Amino acid sequence: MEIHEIQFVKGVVRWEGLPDEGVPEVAFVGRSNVGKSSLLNMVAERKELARTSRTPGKTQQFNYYLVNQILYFVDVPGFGYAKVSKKQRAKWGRFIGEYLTHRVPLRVVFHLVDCRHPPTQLDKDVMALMRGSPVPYIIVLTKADKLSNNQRQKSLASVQQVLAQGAMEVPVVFTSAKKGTGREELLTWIENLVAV
Ligand SMILES: Nc1nc2c(ncn2[C@@H]2O[C@H](COP(=O)(O)OP(=O)(O)O)[C@@H](O)[C@H]2O)c(=O)[nH]1
Ligand SMILES: [Mg+2]
Repeated sequence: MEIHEIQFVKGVVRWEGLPDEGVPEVAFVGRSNVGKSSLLNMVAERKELARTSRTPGKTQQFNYYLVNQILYFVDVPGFGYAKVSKKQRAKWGRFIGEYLTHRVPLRVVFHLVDCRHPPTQLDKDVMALMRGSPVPYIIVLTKADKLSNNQRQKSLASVQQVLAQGAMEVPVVFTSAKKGTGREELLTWIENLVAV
């Protein structure tokens, strides 16, 4: 699959704001600062399609990007270290949970995990949600350029250990927004799972 055209369409903060269900959706979910915006820019080969940031936790909305006029990429941000109330956090968590488990046009969930750190509680929550879901689920280990080969193997093993606890078999893709690693692999998954 090649991306000929991609544009930001809208930011969504509640269920009622989600677009009409006629267009298939590809979700990129992960805590803020994990590298979602950078990955979208890398996949789309656009420098500043999605805004990247050194300050985590700024964008608290689902960002919808229309690709080739036929599918959406959806940037789904969890919380990082942003200072928000427990109540707000819980509410946002429920929205993400609803989206991942009940969104009809959703064709695949790419769950981004920073390869330098073991899965966080948020990561484990997402894994648990996707465990019972029929929607294809793939883990993306971001910032692979920051690790040596040997460290990458350890990172993979730690993720697989968590998955094994839930008896889950999940494809894992290493990516680097800096080097373009994993781009073709992601596009092939998208092509096959969205049938475009
Ligand atoms: N070295 C490296 N840094 C990355 C990579 N992806 C993201 N970053 C950096 O991580 C920070 C957060 O990235 P961003 O895309 O804004 O994360 P988001 O909050 O999940 O959208 C930024 O400083 C990026 O430059 C990567 O693949 N390699
Ligand atoms: Mg972002």
